Amino acid sequence: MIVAGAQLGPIARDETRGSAVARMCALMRQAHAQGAKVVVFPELALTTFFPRWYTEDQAEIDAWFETAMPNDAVRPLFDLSADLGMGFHLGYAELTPEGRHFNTAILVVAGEIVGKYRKIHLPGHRENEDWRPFQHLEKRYFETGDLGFPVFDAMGGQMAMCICNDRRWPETWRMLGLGGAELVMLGYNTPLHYPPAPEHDRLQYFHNELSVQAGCYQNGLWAVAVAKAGLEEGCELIGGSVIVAPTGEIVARAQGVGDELITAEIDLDRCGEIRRNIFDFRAHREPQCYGAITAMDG
Ligand code: ING
Repeated sequence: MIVAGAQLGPIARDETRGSAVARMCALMRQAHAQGAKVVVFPELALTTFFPRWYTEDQAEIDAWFETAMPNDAVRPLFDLSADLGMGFHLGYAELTPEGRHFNTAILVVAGEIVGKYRKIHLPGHRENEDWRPFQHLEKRYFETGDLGFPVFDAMGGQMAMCICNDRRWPETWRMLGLGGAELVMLGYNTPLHYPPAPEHDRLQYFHNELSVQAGCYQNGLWAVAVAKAGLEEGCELIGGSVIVAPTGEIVARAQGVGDELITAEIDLDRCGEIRRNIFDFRAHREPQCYGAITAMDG
Protein backbone atom coordinates (compact mmCIF):
# COMPACT_ATOMS: atom_id res chain seq x y z
CA MET A 1 0.00 0.00 0.00
CA ILE A 2 1.08 3.58 -0.55
CA VAL A 3 1.13 5.63 2.66
CA ALA A 4 1.55 9.39 3.01
CA GLY A 5 2.81 11.76 5.67
CA ALA A 6 1.35 15.27 5.49
CA GLN A 7 3.74 17.56 7.31
CA LEU A 8 2.26 20.92 8.27
CA GLY A 9 4.09 24.19 8.52
CA PRO A 10 3.26 26.61 11.34
CA ILE A 11 -0.33 27.15 12.51
CA ALA A 12 -0.66 30.68 13.86
CA ARG A 13 -2.32 31.32 17.20
CA ASP A 14 -5.17 33.17 15.47
CA GLU A 15 -5.45 30.75 12.54
CA THR A 16 -8.90 29.20 12.39
CA ARG A 17 -9.47 25.45 12.53
CA GLY A 18 -11.10 25.87 9.12
CA SER A 19 -7.84 27.18 7.70
CA ALA A 20 -5.85 24.26 9.09
CA VAL A 21 -8.48 21.82 7.81
CA ALA A 22 -8.36 23.39 4.34
CA ARG A 23 -4.59 22.93 4.27
CA MET A 24 -5.02 19.29 5.33
CA CYS A 25 -7.72 18.69 2.69
CA ALA A 26 -5.34 19.95 0.00
CA LEU A 27 -2.67 17.53 1.25
CA MET A 28 -5.20 14.67 1.38
CA ARG A 29 -6.13 15.33 -2.26
CA GLN A 30 -2.44 15.39 -3.17
CA ALA A 31 -1.95 12.08 -1.32
CA HIS A 32 -4.92 10.54 -3.13
CA ALA A 33 -3.54 11.70 -6.49
CA GLN A 34 -0.33 9.85 -5.64
CA GLY A 35 -2.26 6.67 -4.89
CA ALA A 36 -2.00 6.79 -1.11
CA LYS A 37 -4.47 4.73 0.96
CA VAL A 38 -3.85 6.64 4.20
CA VAL A 39 -2.42 10.05 5.12
CA VAL A 40 -0.91 10.92 8.51
CA PHE A 41 -1.33 14.44 9.90
CA PRO A 42 0.66 15.83 12.88
CA GLU A 43 -0.05 15.96 16.61
CA LEU A 44 -2.49 18.74 17.66
CA ALA A 45 -2.99 19.53 13.97
CA LEU A 46 -6.02 21.83 14.31
CA THR A 47 -4.38 24.64 16.26
CA THR A 48 -1.09 26.18 17.17
CA PHE A 49 0.93 24.31 19.82
CA PHE A 50 -0.76 26.06 22.76
CA PRO A 51 1.19 24.29 25.59
CA ARG A 52 3.99 26.78 24.83
CA TRP A 53 2.00 29.38 26.82
CA TYR A 54 1.04 29.48 30.52
CA THR A 55 -2.45 30.50 31.54
CA GLU A 56 -4.72 29.80 34.49
CA ASP A 57 -7.81 30.77 32.51
CA GLN A 58 -9.53 27.42 32.00
CA ALA A 59 -11.87 28.87 29.37
CA GLU A 60 -8.85 30.02 27.38
CA ILE A 61 -7.32 26.54 27.68
CA ASP A 62 -10.56 24.74 26.79
CA ALA A 63 -10.94 26.85 23.63
CA TRP A 64 -8.01 24.88 22.17
CA PHE A 65 -9.89 21.58 22.67
CA GLU A 66 -12.50 19.72 20.61
CA THR A 67 -15.64 18.74 22.53
CA ALA A 68 -16.90 16.52 19.72
CA MET A 69 -15.19 14.52 16.96
CA PRO A 70 -16.11 14.89 14.18
CA ASN A 71 -17.41 18.46 14.46
CA ASP A 72 -18.26 21.24 12.01
CA ALA A 73 -14.65 22.41 11.69
CA VAL A 74 -13.22 19.00 10.78
CA ARG A 75 -16.28 17.75 8.85
CA PRO A 76 -14.67 18.64 5.46
CA LEU A 77 -11.78 16.28 6.25
CA PHE A 78 -14.14 13.42 7.19
CA ASP A 79 -16.29 14.03 4.09
CA LEU A 80 -13.25 14.11 1.79
CA SER A 81 -11.97 10.92 3.40
CA ALA A 82 -15.30 9.24 2.63
CA ASP A 83 -15.46 10.66 -0.92
CA LEU A 84 -11.92 9.52 -1.74
CA GLY A 85 -12.08 6.25 0.23
CA MET A 86 -8.98 7.40 2.10
CA GLY A 87 -7.83 6.79 5.65
CA PHE A 88 -6.27 9.48 7.78
CA HIS A 89 -4.62 9.96 11.18
CA LEU A 90 -5.39 13.22 13.00
CA GLY A 91 -3.97 14.57 16.23
CA TYR A 92 -6.09 16.96 18.30
CA ALA A 93 -6.84 18.16 21.83
CA GLU A 94 -9.80 16.18 23.23
CA LEU A 95 -12.15 17.52 25.93
CA THR A 96 -14.50 14.72 26.98
CA PRO A 97 -18.11 15.23 28.15
CA GLU A 98 -16.83 14.39 31.66
CA GLY A 99 -14.41 17.33 31.43
CA ARG A 100 -11.20 15.32 30.94
CA HIS A 101 -8.42 16.73 28.74
CA PHE A 102 -6.30 14.49 26.50
CA ASN A 103 -3.72 14.87 23.74
CA THR A 104 -5.47 12.52 21.33
CA ALA A 105 -5.08 10.89 17.92
CA ILE A 106 -7.67 9.10 15.82
CA LEU A 107 -7.57 6.82 12.81
CA VAL A 108 -10.41 7.48 10.37
CA VAL A 109 -11.19 5.17 7.44
CA ALA A 110 -13.66 6.29 4.74
CA GLY A 111 -15.15 8.87 7.07
CA GLU A 112 -15.54 6.62 10.14
CA ILE A 113 -13.37 6.68 13.31
CA VAL A 114 -11.90 3.17 13.66
CA GLY A 115 -9.31 3.85 16.35
CA LYS A 116 -8.36 6.29 19.09
CA TYR A 117 -5.22 6.80 21.21
CA ARG A 118 -4.52 9.20 24.08
CA LYS A 119 -0.93 10.33 24.66
CA ILE A 120 0.71 8.56 27.58
CA HIS A 121 4.16 10.16 27.80
CA LEU A 122 3.50 13.84 28.53
CA PRO A 123 6.78 15.81 28.44
CA GLY A 124 7.55 19.18 29.95
CA HIS A 125 6.32 20.57 33.26
CA ARG A 126 3.24 21.67 35.23
CA GLU A 127 4.06 25.16 36.53
CA ASN A 128 5.18 28.28 34.74
CA GLU A 129 8.96 28.35 34.51
CA ASP A 130 9.85 31.88 33.50
CA TRP A 131 13.48 31.03 32.84
CA ARG A 132 12.33 29.27 29.67
CA PRO A 133 11.98 31.25 26.40
CA PHE A 134 8.76 29.26 25.93
CA GLN A 135 6.83 26.85 28.12
CA HIS A 136 6.07 23.18 27.51
CA LEU A 137 3.01 22.63 29.71
CA GLU A 138 1.62 19.32 28.47
CA LYS A 139 1.69 17.96 32.05
CA ARG A 140 -0.51 20.91 33.05
CA TYR A 141 -3.04 20.86 30.24
CA PHE A 142 -3.43 17.12 29.55
CA GLU A 143 -4.12 13.98 31.55
CA THR A 144 -2.12 10.81 30.98
CA GLY A 145 -3.78 8.72 28.29
CA ASP A 146 -6.09 5.99 29.63
CA LEU A 147 -6.57 3.81 26.52
CA GLY A 148 -3.31 1.88 26.71
CA PHE A 149 -1.46 1.11 23.47
CA PRO A 150 -4.24 -0.31 21.26
CA VAL A 151 -3.79 -1.94 17.86
CA PHE A 152 -6.59 -1.73 15.28
CA ASP A 153 -7.38 -4.15 12.44
CA ALA A 154 -7.96 -1.73 9.54
CA MET A 155 -6.96 -1.05 5.92
CA GLY A 156 -5.81 -4.66 5.56
CA GLY A 157 -3.34 -4.59 8.40
CA GLN A 158 -2.64 -4.03 12.10
CA MET A 159 -2.61 -0.27 12.67
CA ALA A 160 -1.50 1.65 15.75
CA MET A 161 -0.73 5.17 16.93
CA CYS A 162 1.44 6.98 19.41
CA ILE A 163 2.10 10.70 19.87
CA CYS A 164 5.28 12.75 19.83
CA ASN A 165 7.18 12.18 23.09
CA ASP A 166 5.82 8.60 23.16
CA ARG A 167 8.24 7.86 20.28
CA ARG A 168 11.27 8.46 22.52
CA TRP A 169 10.31 5.68 24.95
CA PRO A 170 11.17 2.10 23.90
CA GLU A 171 8.23 0.86 26.01
CA THR A 172 5.83 2.52 23.57
CA TRP A 173 7.20 0.62 20.60
CA ARG A 174 7.52 -2.71 22.46
CA MET A 175 3.89 -2.52 23.62
CA LEU A 176 2.78 -1.90 20.03
CA GLY A 177 5.12 -4.62 18.73
CA LEU A 178 3.74 -7.09 21.28
CA GLY A 179 0.28 -6.01 20.18
CA GLY A 180 1.13 -7.05 16.63
CA ALA A 181 1.20 -3.58 15.09
CA GLU A 182 2.48 -3.48 11.50
CA LEU A 183 2.16 0.27 10.88
CA VAL A 184 2.53 2.93 13.60
CA MET A 185 1.28 6.43 12.78
CA LEU A 186 2.36 9.38 14.88
CA GLY A 187 2.54 13.15 14.82
CA TYR A 188 4.89 15.47 16.68
CA ASN A 189 5.51 19.12 17.61
CA THR A 190 9.20 19.21 18.54
CA PRO A 191 10.91 22.51 19.28
CA LEU A 192 14.45 22.81 17.89
CA HIS A 193 15.50 24.47 21.15
CA TYR A 194 15.33 22.31 24.27
CA PRO A 195 15.78 24.76 27.17
CA PRO A 196 16.97 22.24 29.80
CA ALA A 197 19.80 21.10 27.50
CA PRO A 198 20.50 23.62 24.72
CA GLU A 199 23.64 21.68 23.82
CA HIS A 200 21.25 19.09 22.40
CA ASP A 201 19.48 21.49 20.04
CA ARG A 202 21.76 20.40 17.18
CA LEU A 203 20.67 16.79 17.83
CA GLN A 204 16.88 17.21 17.59
CA TYR A 205 16.60 15.86 14.03
CA PHE A 206 19.00 13.03 14.89
CA HIS A 207 17.04 12.08 18.04
CA ASN A 208 13.79 12.12 16.07
CA GLU A 209 15.16 9.66 13.50
CA LEU A 210 17.04 7.59 16.11
CA SER A 211 13.86 7.10 18.14
CA VAL A 212 11.66 6.10 15.21
CA GLN A 213 14.27 3.97 13.45
CA ALA A 214 15.05 2.05 16.65
CA GLY A 215 11.35 1.56 17.39
CA CYS A 216 10.75 0.15 13.91
CA TYR A 217 13.77 -2.11 13.78
CA GLN A 218 13.49 -3.52 17.31
CA ASN A 219 9.82 -4.39 16.82
CA GLY A 220 9.71 -5.17 13.11
CA LEU A 221 7.14 -2.57 12.09
CA TRP A 222 6.62 0.39 9.77
CA ALA A 223 6.18 3.96 11.01
CA VAL A 224 5.01 7.25 9.53
CA ALA A 225 6.13 10.11 11.79
CA VAL A 226 4.87 13.57 10.82
CA ALA A 227 5.84 17.03 12.09
CA LYS A 228 4.07 20.25 12.65
CA ALA A 229 7.12 22.29 11.59
CA GLY A 230 8.56 25.74 11.07
CA LEU A 231 8.64 29.00 12.99
CA GLU A 232 5.33 28.91 14.88
CA GLU A 233 4.59 31.92 17.13
CA GLY A 234 8.27 32.54 17.64
CA CYS A 235 9.16 28.92 18.34
CA GLU A 236 11.14 26.95 15.73
CA LEU A 237 9.68 23.45 15.36
CA ILE A 238 11.69 20.74 13.59
CA GLY A 239 10.48 19.16 10.37
CA GLY A 240 12.10 15.89 9.43
CA SER A 241 8.92 13.86 8.88
CA VAL A 242 9.89 10.31 7.95
CA ILE A 243 8.57 6.98 6.79
CA VAL A 244 10.63 4.12 8.26
CA ALA A 245 10.75 0.41 7.33
CA PRO A 246 10.87 -2.58 9.74
CA THR A 247 14.59 -2.77 8.95
CA GLY A 248 14.99 0.71 10.41
CA GLU A 249 15.70 2.19 6.98
CA ILE A 250 14.28 5.64 6.25
CA VAL A 251 12.33 5.30 2.97
CA ALA A 252 11.03 8.90 2.78
CA ARG A 253 11.96 12.15 4.49
CA ALA A 254 10.54 15.68 4.30
CA GLN A 255 12.93 18.30 2.94
CA GLY A 256 11.48 21.51 4.32
CA VAL A 257 9.60 22.93 7.28
CA GLY A 258 6.29 23.81 5.59
CA ASP A 259 3.26 21.93 4.34
CA GLU A 260 4.84 18.99 2.54
CA LEU A 261 3.68 15.53 1.51
CA ILE A 262 5.95 12.50 1.71
CA THR A 263 4.89 9.09 0.38
CA ALA A 264 6.20 5.54 0.16
CA GLU A 265 4.95 2.21 -1.13
CA ILE A 266 5.19 -0.18 1.79
CA ASP A 267 4.63 -3.94 2.15
CA LEU A 268 3.26 -4.81 5.59
CA ASP A 269 4.41 -8.41 5.08
CA ARG A 270 8.01 -7.17 5.33
CA CYS A 271 7.49 -6.99 9.10
CA GLY A 272 8.04 -10.76 8.97
CA GLU A 273 11.64 -10.32 7.80
CA ILE A 274 12.35 -9.03 11.30
CA ARG A 275 9.70 -10.76 13.38
CA ARG A 276 10.46 -14.25 12.10
CA ASN A 277 14.17 -13.78 12.64
CA ILE A 278 16.25 -11.34 14.66
CA PHE A 279 13.27 -10.12 16.71
CA ASP A 280 11.19 -13.29 16.90
CA PHE A 281 9.74 -12.34 20.30
CA ARG A 282 8.56 -15.83 21.24
CA ALA A 283 11.91 -17.38 20.38
CA HIS A 284 14.23 -14.80 21.89
CA ARG A 285 12.61 -12.57 24.52
CA GLU A 286 13.22 -13.34 28.20
CA PRO A 287 10.44 -11.40 29.98
CA GLN A 288 11.16 -13.14 33.30
CA CYS A 289 14.37 -11.07 33.34
CA TYR A 290 12.71 -7.72 32.63
CA GLY A 291 10.69 -7.21 35.84
CA ALA A 292 12.31 -3.86 36.67
CA ILE A 293 10.78 -2.35 33.53
CA THR A 294 7.29 -2.36 35.04
CA ALA A 295 8.18 -2.73 38.73
CA MET A 296 9.78 0.72 39.05
CA ASP A 297 9.59 4.15 37.45
CA GLY A 298 13.24 5.16 37.79
N1 ING B 1 7.33 17.54 22.05
C1 ING B 1 8.66 17.20 22.28
C2 ING B 1 9.03 15.78 21.90
O1 ING B 1 9.08 14.88 22.71
C3 ING B 1 10.59 17.36 23.67
C4 ING B 1 9.09 17.54 23.66
C5 ING B 1 11.38 18.07 22.77
C6 ING B 1 11.16 16.50 24.55
C7 ING B 1 12.77 17.87 22.75
C8 ING B 1 12.54 16.29 24.56
C9 ING B 1 13.35 16.99 23.66
O2 ING B 1 9.32 15.62 20.73
C10 ING B 1 6.18 16.90 22.39
N2 ING B 1 5.03 17.48 22.02
O3 ING B 1 6.20 15.84 23.02
